[in-house]
Amino acid sequence: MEQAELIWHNGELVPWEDAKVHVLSHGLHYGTGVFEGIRCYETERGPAIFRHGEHLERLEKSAELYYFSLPYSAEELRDATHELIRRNGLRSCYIRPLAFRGYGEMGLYAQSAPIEVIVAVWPWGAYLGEGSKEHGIRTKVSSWRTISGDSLIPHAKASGQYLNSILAKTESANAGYDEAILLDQHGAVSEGSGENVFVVRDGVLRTPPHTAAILDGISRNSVVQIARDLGYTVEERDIARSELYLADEVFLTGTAAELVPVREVDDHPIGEPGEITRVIQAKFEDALHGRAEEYLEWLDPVEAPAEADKPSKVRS
Ligand code: PPE
Repeated sequence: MEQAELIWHNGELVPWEDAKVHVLSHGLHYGTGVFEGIRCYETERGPAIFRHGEHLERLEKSAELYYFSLPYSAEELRDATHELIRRNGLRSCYIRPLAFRGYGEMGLYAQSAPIEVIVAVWPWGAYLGEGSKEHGIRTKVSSWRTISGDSLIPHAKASGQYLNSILAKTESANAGYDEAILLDQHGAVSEGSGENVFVVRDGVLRTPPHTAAILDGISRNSVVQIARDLGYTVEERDIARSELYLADEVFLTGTAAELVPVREVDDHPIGEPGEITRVIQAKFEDALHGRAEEYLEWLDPVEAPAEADKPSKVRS
């Protein structure tokens, strides 16, 4: 991975190579962490973070769902992230806040193990490979079902839950595909290993509902709004596996992936990225990069530091 200079760790800016934890950190053993994936884009008005507030709200919600009490407010994390981007001198980057149970107590009810919080930023290019956004990707329906609300909390973005995504992703990659699409416990389409799914048929867009064990994607939400604003009908309803094969167009959305067309599902050709995918992708890209007036409110500009701003201390 590409590195930056500094990482924010429990309120301090730390050199990248010194941002370390104890090997008996609870989160390392049991996956007790909640995180976010956010992107900052270079815009005409300077670097700006896409839907920063919504991402931090989801982080707080994920924490609450796993009975974590976050030692920093969303406002503190927002300020910390702005400073981190400035001090790393980045114009665009991926942003990874993570709160996890740290070192201090083992076992499953380790209430005295402290909650540690980090924010890291680094440049991250095309998540699903070079050319994926232009030409589309090859996907495979996973033999692994997405985690159900009977056992975990699909709406939370929690570290341990990603073992499910990793099984699906590994299986699809080992079989030579670019990405996995998981079904829910009832066999309806749920989501990609790290993206939400949309299908287009006869001009109508459809995406699985919250009851299909999806993560409530912020890109998904943005794309639904953009599509509706462009006059398309968007339905949130259960999607059968075969509807993926019969679709005119299929695409995935996520912060890391952005909007990626799917050109194949289980070796059934969907084809080159279609018209509706193209139109929505172009508008979404405009929104991300601050080129769409109507969606400027989605961007949180990273202000240049004021003269009086004292930078946080860097731990040596
Ligand atoms: N589903 C899952 C399971 C998921 O992990 C993501 C984001 C989404 C849907 C889309 O959500 P949103 O980013 O709010 O539109 N996946 C993150 C993690 C990727 C990773 O490899 O790490 C991301 O895109 O940042």
